[in-house]
Amino acid sequence: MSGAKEQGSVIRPYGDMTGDGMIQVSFTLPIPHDKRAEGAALQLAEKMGLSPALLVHAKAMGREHTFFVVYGSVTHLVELDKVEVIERDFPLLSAKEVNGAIKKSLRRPLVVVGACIGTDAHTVGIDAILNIKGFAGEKGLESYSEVRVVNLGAQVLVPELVEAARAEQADAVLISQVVTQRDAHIHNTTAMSAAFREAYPSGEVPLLIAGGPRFAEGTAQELGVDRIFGKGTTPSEVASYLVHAVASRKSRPPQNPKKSSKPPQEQQ
Ligand code: B12
Repeated sequence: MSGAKEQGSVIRPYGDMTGDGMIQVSFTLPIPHDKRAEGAALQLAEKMGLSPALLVHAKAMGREHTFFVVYGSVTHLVELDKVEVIERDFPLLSAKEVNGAIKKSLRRPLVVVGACIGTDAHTVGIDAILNIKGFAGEKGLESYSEVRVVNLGAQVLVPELVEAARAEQADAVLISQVVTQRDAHIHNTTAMSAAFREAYPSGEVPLLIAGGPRFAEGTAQELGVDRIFGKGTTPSEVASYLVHAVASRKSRPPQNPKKSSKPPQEQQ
């Protein structure tokens, strides 16, 4: 069953049959596992709009907490006409096209400085974008002849990042934030963008790009960055965006004669 088209613009979740509204959710409550805890989980599920709600799994997580999985039918409807998405607003280019466009617009390699900032040590995501090995069958930015990548790694403090961006004369600064506990990704990103705006003259701030699986689409402006990339991002999307953003900015004169068109030896 294809669902959406046949039922028009209003749909419900699919469980055993079209339109039955069945969903499954999991959560943890801060109480020991007993009958009362299971009742509490069902009460929460019903308040969330699951009716009837079925407790399919409950497991003690230490003495004080219980983990639950609840299955049930939701009464809510999804109105497809009201769904808002942000479509990619730049063309997806091949590596050859990216290199050609950088040569044409900058006449020197584009310099990218990347890091996981704050206490975040999840480097796999940004490495997937930057390192030659890449992601999802695509090579990372290090493989582009006209991109020079400086990957600072994990747990980089904002002042160190600003300093490195300055020293390398970065055209773009890419930061990764995977840990979202207590909105760390939001606080770190806004602190980073504020620091760059303070450290650079207006109009000369490098492109600021934040990535990670739990950034909300469309929040770039409020976080003070030029672009947000979420889960599943591939290196070619980032490379294509860089070309698009550099072309949209006023062209800057060639800056650093030491910029080589090859990535540094140790990064290969
Ligand atoms: C591997 C891993 C680790 C490894 C990290 C190793 C490393 N070198 O990266 C280790 C074991 C060190 C680790 C530690 C911790 N982890 Co951990 N970890 C994971 C895990 C299993 C996978 C993350 C991953 O590598 N994904 C694969 C990459 C390719 O995906 P990605 O990061 O989303 O990146 C893609 C996009 O998001 C995007 N992207 C990401 N960054 C950027 C940046 C830019 C510029 C761009 C353009 C795009 C981009 O592009 C990438 C490719 O598409 C996740 C759970 C999960 N399944 O996701 C938990 C998880 C991220 N970890 C978690 C936690 C809590 C921790 C610890 C706090 C645990 C602890 N109590 O010690 C510590 C924190 C350490 C620290 N200081 O940061 C939580 C985070 C919860 C939250 N919401 O904040 C998760 C979600 C697990 C969970 N469900 O609880 N972890």
